[in-house]
This record gives sequence, C-alpha cells and structure tokens, in this order.
Amino acid sequence: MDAKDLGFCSKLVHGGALKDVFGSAVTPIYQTSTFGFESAKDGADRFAGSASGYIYTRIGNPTISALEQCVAGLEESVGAVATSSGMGAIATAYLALLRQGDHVVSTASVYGPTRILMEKHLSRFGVAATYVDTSNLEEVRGALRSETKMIYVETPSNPLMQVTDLRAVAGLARERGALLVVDSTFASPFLQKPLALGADVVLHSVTKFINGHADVVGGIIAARDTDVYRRLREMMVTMGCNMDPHQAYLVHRGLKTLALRIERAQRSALEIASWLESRPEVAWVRYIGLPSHPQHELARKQMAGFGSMISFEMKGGMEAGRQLMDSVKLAMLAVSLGGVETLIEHPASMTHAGVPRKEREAAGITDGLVRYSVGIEDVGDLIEDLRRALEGA
Ligand code: LCS
Repeated sequence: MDAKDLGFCSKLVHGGALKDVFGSAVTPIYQTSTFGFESAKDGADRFAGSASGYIYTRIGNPTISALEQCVAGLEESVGAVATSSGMGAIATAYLALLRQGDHVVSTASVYGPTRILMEKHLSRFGVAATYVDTSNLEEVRGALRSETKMIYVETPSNPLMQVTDLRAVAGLARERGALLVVDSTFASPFLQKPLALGADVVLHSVTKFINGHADVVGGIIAARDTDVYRRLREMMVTMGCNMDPHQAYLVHRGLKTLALRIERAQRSALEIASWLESRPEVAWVRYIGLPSHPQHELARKQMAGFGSMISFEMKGGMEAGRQLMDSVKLAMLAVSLGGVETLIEHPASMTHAGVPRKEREAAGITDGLVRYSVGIEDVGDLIEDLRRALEGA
C-alpha cells in the first residue's frame, strides 16, 4: 500500500520505518557522527547532491530521517526537519524565514521563551513583532503592516488554550504575501492539521505529546512547500540544532502510541474540567472541550478532539494556587506537559516568568492561573488527588 493512503494510526506505527539488512522491526539507532564514502568521487557527489547517501549526522542520519519521514506524513507536508528542542525548531523557523526590516504578528499568549526569543533577540537584528490575541481576527487584521512577512500562531495557546481560526488567518497571510507559521504542540498532529488548513509551516515541541514519555527534549518543523522546507533544513544544519539519533529513536518510539495516549487523556480531561467547573474554590476553568470555552465551536470544527490541557483560576489567587500545587500528591509539580504522567504548574512564576508582568497580564496570564496537563492515570485517582488538595487549600 502507498504510505500516503494509510490511515493516521497506521502511519503512526509504520511511517518512516526503515528496512535494514536484518529485517529489524524497529529503526535501529545509528549512533554515529559520520558515514564512510565509497570513493572520493562518491563523497564529492554526496556533497553535490548528485549521489544519495548520508554524510554527517548534523546534516542527516537514518534514525533521525525515519522520525522526520513519519512526522512529514502525519502533517501532510513535503518534509520535516527534526531539531534539538522545540525552541530549536522555533529559532530555525524565525532565522530561516525572516530578515532585517520584517515584521511579525504573533499570538500574545505564546510559550514564554518563544516571545523572549523574538522580543529580546530577533529585535537586535531588526525584526519587529506585534503581539495580539490571534483568536480575534480583527486584532490580527489590525496589526498587519506592509512589512509583515510572518504570522506566528500558537493554537491552542500556552497556557490559556486560546484557539485561532487557522483557515481564516491563512487567508489573511496569503493576501499579504506573509507566511503562516503554527506552533501546534498543544494539539499534536493527531488533533490538528495546520498545513491542510492553509498554514505554510507547522512546528512542535516533541518533548510534549509527540514523544509523550517525559524522557526527551526535542522539536520538529514541517513545511507545505519545497522551497520553505529547504530553507528550514539549511538553517537547522548550519545553526547546528540537529536532533541526536538516540533522541530520535525515543521520540519515534513514543510517537507510535500518540493516538492511544491522547484519546485516553482527553477523556479524563473532559471529566476533570467539568468537575473543576463545579468546585467552589475555582473561579473559572479553560478547557477547549467545555461549552464555556470561548472558542469551543471553532475547536470542534478545526480539531479532531480537545486534548488534555486545562487551565483554571483559583478564587484565592496566587496563594490558593500555591497551596493547591503544594498539596497534590499524584500530579507532579513540574513544568512541561503532554506526557503519560499528570503535571501541574504555575505559569506566572514558572513557564511564563520571563515575560514582563505587564505583557503577561495583558495576555491574560494572571497570578492565580494554574495549568494542569492530564496524563493517562485512572481519572478517579486524579480527581481524588485534586479534591483532597482543594479541600486542604
Ligand atoms: N512551544 C510550546 C507551545 C511549548 O509549550 C514549548 C515548551 C515549546 C514550544 C518549547 O519546546 P522545548 O524547547 O521545551 O522542547 N513548553 C514548556 C512548558 O509549557 N513547560 O515546560 C516547557
């Protein structure tokens, strides 16, 4: 069967599989920095691109290629580039696709370091950015300038779960001749296909759902167009933020169960979010699967499910949030998300602490906000853990 015709879960299991001489069921870990050439001419031809074959692991490696091909297929892209981390993927996209004088319109409530990289560092090279609530199309339209070359959207966004209408924003980007880059980490390829909705580039922190086991940091970028893909690959190779073969092996292994993990975690997330909404200690809950979420209907159309990330505001503000985080026993107090284990964290003092208070509050990231990443434990145990912690808090 043609790999393109396979269903999503078949692609998860078989995508990128490399047939080796021993018939290994799993792509081996090619833990090597370099690859021997058959002759001086062969080496020169590989460098010139007129002969196939690997050269050097920063440029490419069979274990890394297997993961890249698998994700490229899942994202319906021309190709994917694996990176050392999610931030490596974001830095690669910014540096490959922007130049001095360009302007970017970006989601305001993005992952903290994504914003810091742009505001503190890209700005030194003459790239300007405007941060808006991209779930509001009029705000996006109002921020566009003639120099706008990129619209950068994180959807659902970290930590507020704002959902941006990708088809509509892709239309705005096209009108302006700008590229639409989407951080789809919170959705994973199982729940959202940005390229099919008109985005040019989709990227992930694979540290999260794609790997799913909290044992690897990594990133990946996929592109709709060959020229954009080549620019991304060249930047990753030149900058040297490549993934390592062992890292790629672990991510590829974790990826095979992506659908199973998300299906289970999102069932639990809906139950937990509904339960939290009924609690007197909780001011409000943001979960995409609840009708109370402002973009619930859009998410229903744009995504294949609602995922497993919940944010909620404690009535008692920062102090109540702190007590809750110190009281849970089963959920681990840690940053990161999207793994088999449930994690709880405080965005204002942890993941988004680097964003100045004024901008953080303008983006809606208040001091009382708690973020909860639902894992695959028994949902009854998770609710009991939260109940005890809330009653103690
Ligand atoms: N994009 C999103 C949406 C993220 O949540 C993160 C990390 C990144 C990119 C960066 O990926 P990394 O380099 O860490 O692989 N988010 C984190 C978080 O919310 N807690 O810890 C890390």
